Amino acid sequence: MARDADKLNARFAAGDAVWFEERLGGCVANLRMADYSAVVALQGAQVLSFFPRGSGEVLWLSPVARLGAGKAVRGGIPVCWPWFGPHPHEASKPAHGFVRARNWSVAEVASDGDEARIALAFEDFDEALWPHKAALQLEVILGETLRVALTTLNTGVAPFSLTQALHTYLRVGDIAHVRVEGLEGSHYIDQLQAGRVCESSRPIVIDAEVDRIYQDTADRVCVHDGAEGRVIEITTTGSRSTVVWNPWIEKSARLGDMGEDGYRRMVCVETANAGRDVITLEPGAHHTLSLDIRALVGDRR
Ligand code: TA6
Repeated sequence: MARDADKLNARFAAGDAVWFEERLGGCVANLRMADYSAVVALQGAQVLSFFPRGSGEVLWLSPVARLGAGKAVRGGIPVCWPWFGPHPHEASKPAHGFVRARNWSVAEVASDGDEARIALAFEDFDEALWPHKAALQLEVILGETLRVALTTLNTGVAPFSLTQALHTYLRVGDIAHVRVEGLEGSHYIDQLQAGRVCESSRPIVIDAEVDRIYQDTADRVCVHDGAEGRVIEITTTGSRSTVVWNPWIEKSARLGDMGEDGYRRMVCVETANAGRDVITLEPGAHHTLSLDIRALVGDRR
């Protein structure tokens, strides 16, 4: 399938709704409807931006984001597949799987009066990294909400298991005025306490490093972004885990790509199947992990 911007525009561009360009050192798809827009990089099928109607940018992106560097861009919505976090048995394999740093192909582009849509296919499988047969597609639909859907199909003759995440980096006005609601009462694996299982009965506020894999979670999380006067709502399908992460000061310094005080302007709320929530697919079976994001303006709570 065609990859660079000119070929893609010749083959796929859909009027003013979807077009391709070279940006950040790689090829991106621009989706635009009326007064909302999104940007999707072909590398990693990674959503880099979502600008909804009536509110500011919803996704945080590293100030030093560069495509084509052979590693994942920090920010937007990285696709973690076919494992979340470190490889369960082989530490030499890349964290969060191998699809987020590799190029995907454009499978389909469409738009109608209300929505713009792009579907990307992953074909760069590597038996050495993952000895199974699968088809993988990521669909992005821009409308009143931003929908991202990751579908895995087992095209082999044996079952396989996977963990996965749409690793969403939300942009917030100030972490000191953020509250995450919807995970109260869910148990979580605390990655900062050697995987100890804990429970939180209250909304999450963030005043230190947080790295939690919530299990058996509901399908809706609301992030109160008080400084921006909005609530960012994430609703999900096919997800039994939600990861909440903020690196805070020391880890941000170690990461080196968070920018000055970047940790104050972001929180990851990740739509996942991780920890004990493992997906097993029989031959011919498929699974879709999806999220819908929208910004509800006017909330200053
Ligand atoms: O989702 C939380 C997490 O697993 C953290 O432990 C941290 O490693 C983060 O992902 C980012 O991982 P990355 O490999 O993109 O630096």
